[in-house]
Amino acid sequence: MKLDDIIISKAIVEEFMKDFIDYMDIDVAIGGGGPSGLTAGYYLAKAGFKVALFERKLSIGGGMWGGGMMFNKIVVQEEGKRILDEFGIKSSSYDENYYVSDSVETVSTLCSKASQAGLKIFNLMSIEDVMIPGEKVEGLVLNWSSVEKSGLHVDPLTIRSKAVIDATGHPCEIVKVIQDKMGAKLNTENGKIIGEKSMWAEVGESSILENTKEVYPGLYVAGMAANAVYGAPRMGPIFGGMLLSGEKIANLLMEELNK
Ligand code: 48F
Repeated sequence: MKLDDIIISKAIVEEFMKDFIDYMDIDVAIGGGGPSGLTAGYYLAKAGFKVALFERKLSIGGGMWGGGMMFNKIVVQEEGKRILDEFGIKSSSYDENYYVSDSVETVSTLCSKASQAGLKIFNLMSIEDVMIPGEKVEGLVLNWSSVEKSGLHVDPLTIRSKAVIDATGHPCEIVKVIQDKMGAKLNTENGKIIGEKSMWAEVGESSILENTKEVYPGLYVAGMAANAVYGAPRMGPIFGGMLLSGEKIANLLMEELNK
């Protein structure tokens, strides 16, 4: 069969545009494709919600690919192993309460299972702002990462969502926008981003679920962004908390959106 280069190009552009327009008005918009965002997206999509994830980089997976210091293994504690099992990710037991998985298998499986469950992933897009037409966050303002990186003066586009999850990791970029541009009072002890503390895996992991919640009307935090906003320590290459945080925010939003 003769292949037509123009049909190939048309197929890509038309099918992408269909998806992009289809996802301009959704239930949940997730910012950031690390472990917490992917897990949240998986559970929400599986429950039938219309949910899209926007990732700045070419690759999905955030800080997980490189394991710890480029040794591509991750550690998950007993509580998080349930989620590895749900995704069918292999893990081997190491000492009591510690499980080790291959980081490449983990990222690719999270991504694959979340996509198959119905999560729509848009990569190469950066969230540069939020839409707040009143007192509540009601969507995301997006631009191509290449526009952001090259500093071109090009206006963004906007999508609407009933809820936004900031899963942008350590820099908690979406919450930062609300704080810096709107002077918003956040649902934290001092109304501001408290800031991530230095490494302490035990406290970091145990506080992350408490910190996974609504931080401003319509805006929820998950993963490392939750600990950064609420002033809890980082935890390095142990990932159970990230998976559990993604699951928790998904459950919380299912309740909220079903009300
Ligand atoms: O950093 P990241 O993996 O976030 P996470 O899900 O997991 C944290 C762990 O990887 C690790 C850790 C575990 O103990 O501490 O760091 O909380 O993934 C965040 C993703 O968000 C993207 C970023 O490229 C990364 O892939 N991201 C950040 N800001 C934006 C963004 C933005 N403004 N727009 C789009 N994507």
